[in-house]
Amino acid sequence: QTIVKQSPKHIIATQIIQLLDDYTNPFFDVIQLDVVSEGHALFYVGSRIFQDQDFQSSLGTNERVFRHFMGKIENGYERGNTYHNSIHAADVMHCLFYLITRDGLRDKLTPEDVFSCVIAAAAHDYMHPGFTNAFLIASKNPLALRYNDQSVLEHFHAASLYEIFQMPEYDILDGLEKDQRLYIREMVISMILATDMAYHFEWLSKFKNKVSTNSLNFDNQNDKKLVLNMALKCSDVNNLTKPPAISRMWTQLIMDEFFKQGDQEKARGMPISMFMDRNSTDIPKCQLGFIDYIVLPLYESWHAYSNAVKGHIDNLLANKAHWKSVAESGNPVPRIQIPVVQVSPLRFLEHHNSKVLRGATQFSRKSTNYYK
Ligand code: 8BR
Ligand code: ZN
Ligand code: ZN
Repeated sequence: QTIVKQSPKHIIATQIIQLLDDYTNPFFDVIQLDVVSEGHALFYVGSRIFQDQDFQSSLGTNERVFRHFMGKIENGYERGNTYHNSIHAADVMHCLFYLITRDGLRDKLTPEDVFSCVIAAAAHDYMHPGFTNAFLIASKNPLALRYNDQSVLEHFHAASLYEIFQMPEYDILDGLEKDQRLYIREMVISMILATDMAYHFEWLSKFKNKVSTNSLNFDNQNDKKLVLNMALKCSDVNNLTKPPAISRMWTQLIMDEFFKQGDQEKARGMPISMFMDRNSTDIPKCQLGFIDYIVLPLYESWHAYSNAVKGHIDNLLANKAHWKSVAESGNPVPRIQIPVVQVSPLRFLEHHNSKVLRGATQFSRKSTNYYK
């Protein structure tokens, strides 16, 4: 009998393969993928979609350059942010890919559209400092000065993304025709800028109007843009549409980031923003308000458009019931255990990346004896 020697590297690769087999599940747990991959959920979700959509064939994008790019983007997310880090980006990308590949929507999109979505999701909070636009403006942060207080973070994310494309080793748009590059640029910038919640109600009413009058026409680029902007907006706040056990982790993570900002505001003698004072914030009330005013109407509008988010709405209602019962109990919100990931260098898994990603399903069947 041969003794199979597995180094930790092999065990990790096998676990990633097994997890990715389930990545078309809308409630796939990217936090778990991040733990298992030692901090590389964004890299693996992006690379999996790249292979699934075969962008190498359809767009001529070099897969090696794409992986290089994903590593670069992942690295630009601040791990010190409890919420706005690369796990959130992976979560948003995963949700967005789900939304645009259900209910016949994928057939109405070109590879350029889908690629734009992948890029926009990956970079939509790139280099996020962990503070809100309002804070950057009030504290006269250099970013607020640079972008004239207008969608400061969103302009920063998009502009920083395009700075990466200036470096040939990361330029995934290199092999494309000029008009393809311009098209993708227009879509990506539009999608990232649309994540500024300051314009949420404007986007929502525009979308609802088009859906209710059945007047969305994908031959018109503006209509397509509107739909994809809304898909990214839905994805950006998808965490409350996850099953309660997962959703509660995200709530804790965003509230912790809010409280850090509140601490900064206090230390600087600034007024503490709403829901950011760790000593007085009513977390259930904050989440209930966010569900009722933002997430539920948003998902209902997507539900009126596409038949893919029934389960999301059920989860939203379950989460609403959860926060309602916590609010009524009057008890403090119990802290939950969330694993803190030690990020390993991406190089650590490099030899396995291509095998892991090349048709994960097929590979996992053979994986029993692969590592002998
Ligand atoms: P960004 O991810 O682009 O920051 O947009 C989402 C914003 O919605 C957050 O910054 C935050 O202001 C608000 N929000 C609240 Br309140 N609760 C949230 C939650 N559970 N998940 C996501 N966003 C939330
Ligand atoms: Zn954002
Ligand atoms: Zn975001």
